[in-house]
Amino acid sequence: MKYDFSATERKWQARWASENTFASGQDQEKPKYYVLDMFPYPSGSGLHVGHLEGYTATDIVARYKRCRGFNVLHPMGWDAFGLPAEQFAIKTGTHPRLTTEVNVSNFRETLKSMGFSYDWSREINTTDPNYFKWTQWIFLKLYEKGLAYISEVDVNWCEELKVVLANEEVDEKLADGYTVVRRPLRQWVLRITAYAERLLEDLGEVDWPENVKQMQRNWIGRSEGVEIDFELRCHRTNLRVYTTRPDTLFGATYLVISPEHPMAEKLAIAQQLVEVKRYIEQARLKTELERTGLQKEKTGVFTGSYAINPATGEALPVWISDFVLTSYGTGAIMSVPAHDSRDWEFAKKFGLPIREVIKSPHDVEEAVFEGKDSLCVNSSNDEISIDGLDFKTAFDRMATWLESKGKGKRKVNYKLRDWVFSRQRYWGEPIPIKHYDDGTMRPETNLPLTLPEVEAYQPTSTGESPLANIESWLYGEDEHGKFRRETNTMPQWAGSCWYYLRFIDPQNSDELIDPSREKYWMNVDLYIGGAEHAVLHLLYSRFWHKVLYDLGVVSTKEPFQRLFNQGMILGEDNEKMSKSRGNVIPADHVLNSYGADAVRLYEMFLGPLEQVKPWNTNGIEGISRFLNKVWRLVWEEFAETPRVTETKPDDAILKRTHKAIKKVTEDTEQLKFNTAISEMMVLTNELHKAGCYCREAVETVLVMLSPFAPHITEELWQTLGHAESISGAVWPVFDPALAADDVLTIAVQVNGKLRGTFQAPAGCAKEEMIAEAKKVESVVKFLEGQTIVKEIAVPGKLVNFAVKP
Ligand code: ANZ
Repeated sequence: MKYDFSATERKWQARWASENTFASGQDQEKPKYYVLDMFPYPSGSGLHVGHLEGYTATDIVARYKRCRGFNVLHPMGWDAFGLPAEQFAIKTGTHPRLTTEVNVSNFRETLKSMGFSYDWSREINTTDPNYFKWTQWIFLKLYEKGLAYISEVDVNWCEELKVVLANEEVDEKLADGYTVVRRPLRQWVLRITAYAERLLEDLGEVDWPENVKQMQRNWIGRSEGVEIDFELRCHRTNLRVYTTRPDTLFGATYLVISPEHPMAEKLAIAQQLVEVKRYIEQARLKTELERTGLQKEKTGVFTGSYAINPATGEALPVWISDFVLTSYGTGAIMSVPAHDSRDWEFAKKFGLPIREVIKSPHDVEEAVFEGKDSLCVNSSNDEISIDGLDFKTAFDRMATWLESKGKGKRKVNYKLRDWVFSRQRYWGEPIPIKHYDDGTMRPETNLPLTLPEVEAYQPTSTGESPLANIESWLYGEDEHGKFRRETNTMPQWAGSCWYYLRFIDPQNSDELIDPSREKYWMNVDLYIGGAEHAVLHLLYSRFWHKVLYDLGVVSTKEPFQRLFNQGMILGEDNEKMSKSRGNVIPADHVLNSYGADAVRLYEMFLGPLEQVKPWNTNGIEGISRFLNKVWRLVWEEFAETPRVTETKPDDAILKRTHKAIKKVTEDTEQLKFNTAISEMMVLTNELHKAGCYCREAVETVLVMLSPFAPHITEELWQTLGHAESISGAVWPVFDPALAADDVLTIAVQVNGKLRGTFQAPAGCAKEEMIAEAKKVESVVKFLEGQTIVKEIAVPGKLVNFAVKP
């Protein structure tokens, strides 16, 4: 019989759907396993082979864990609010809901034809009012706790898109050729900074790739420093700076404040005012990135004012420059040009003094010295000396001295900013707040607050969303008086902040999640997705999770126990797949030609899951041949009945099978799917070579292969007489004695003469054999004082050293 992948795959997909084969059980006695994909944004261009990589990996794990006796939760849904659908609506007038519906149904079809074992009864969509009711509910909890507030913030305003961007989104938009300027706007902001310390600390509790943790740490950017007050001459206030290097205070030769600093104009003396004003206006038009880019030429303007260095008593000129950010520290710095490169460049450009206060290996007029491992010099006055001290001691001594004089205070700072949470958009969750005529605001009591129908989706140039044009929706009256609704909507990140919880209890209309279900299913045991989400989604969702933890809605501190980033699949040309390059391989295309099992296996066989690797359509052919060989384990060509026998496998085959079980089990546990597959290929070949088609061996192959290639194995499983789905089969267990490597005796020769032997496992690599041979006691004396000119290793047999005196 010949294998017809397309009929077989359709048959089993229909059967799984009608029998709800992959519905998670309600049985809370069983151990659970929650394996989750980063759910997709249903774009118009459909899924490509890159998307399928992570989904295949999680599906293998889900199916494997079921065979290991776990109650598995493996859901899928849609992160469907967002810009592309809205931009399409602006262009064509098509309601984003309709666009989304079409895209979702395409995505769902493709995922179903891949045979992914999702529990589709748990499907969620972030744009469904029954879902975003709870997103709005969480927002109101944040509001009640003072974690959501309105603020005039300097936002990143994109003129072409007429929308505010989060800091995290700016780089991407600039790269796309949009212009982004800073502009103050009334915004909803979430106080993520209140959770900075916990977001940092609890990284210790999760099993995530170290680079992702490090990116989060950098993003949060904790630093320990001192705020120092510099007395201003001719002003009654102080200028407060933030520094992480109080040990360099004696070397501070000028001060710099940001253009937006409240004192900026006030400090400008009459002769400098025009120039200062012009500079401030120019800075407004630059983005943060343009201002702080390291290679950017430093610019600045002198205010004409001076402030007193509390350590030296000198009057330091106060400058304004845009490399100092308003939103960090105090928006003012003390400049130590000898030991900070930005300060050094600035000092060189404007002819400001450079003073060495950390012993430097070279002249600080020639180059900056930023090292922290040297000692302080030129740093004493009548009250304090830190000369000869190292960084840490000097830091402490100086901080204590400043504190005792009331001139400074130790301070921990974070780079993390509060999260600008509103968008001037239609296609998002409405922020459920009512603004009353008397200036007060109140939460919407009736959730969900849904979106009204609108005619035009273009945001208004005043910065308000198109919702501001829908008067019937906008205005209302209740027992508190007349109100106008908030017209801002939430950013795209909102819905994905908590979706993993809703999968656990998707239909609950009374609560966000039932506590006993939450306790049973959380945490997510394995979360697989792209590395591009290292800071945005993964930080925002951790933040919301902690808020929900504080509210008692969830019982775990962290949402995602283990995180794994799959490596990107590049186009056949080794470039990132993108529409503009025209190198995208649509999933449907390969699916139709080769079938789901081949695509799944091929995706996993391309290389280690975490590695970036190019697609190569030719490689699928080999996979199809392998599947054919698996088919032949049961069906001989032209035969009418299966060839499987009820005999026991002989010792050699038994041993071989158990070794394969061990290898495939261990590799699958570690997500090393490429090597697991190659082991199954070898085993299949060996069974054919030995002419062994006994049930025990063949069924072992089928069960082990079932998570990877579920359709063909399901079909053969049925052929072998099983009424139940192979997805419920018990994973084979290896006998350690049978699976153990054979130990062989290896001869060691020196110049062709036998000088000793040692034991090595079969399959021991050549390098290891050589290394072992050199340690054999009886051999050592023949190598001593000799030069080895050649090393030869014959696997499983011998090592020979050719030596010369
Ligand atoms: C004096 C000094 C001497 C500094 C020296 C550094 C080296 P992190 O570690 O990132 O927290 N700084 C402070 N506020 C700033 C702002 N709003 N914009 C730009 N730079 C600012 O960096 C803290 C250091 O960055 C501070 O320590 C300050 O420069 C600068 F040899 O003060 B330092």
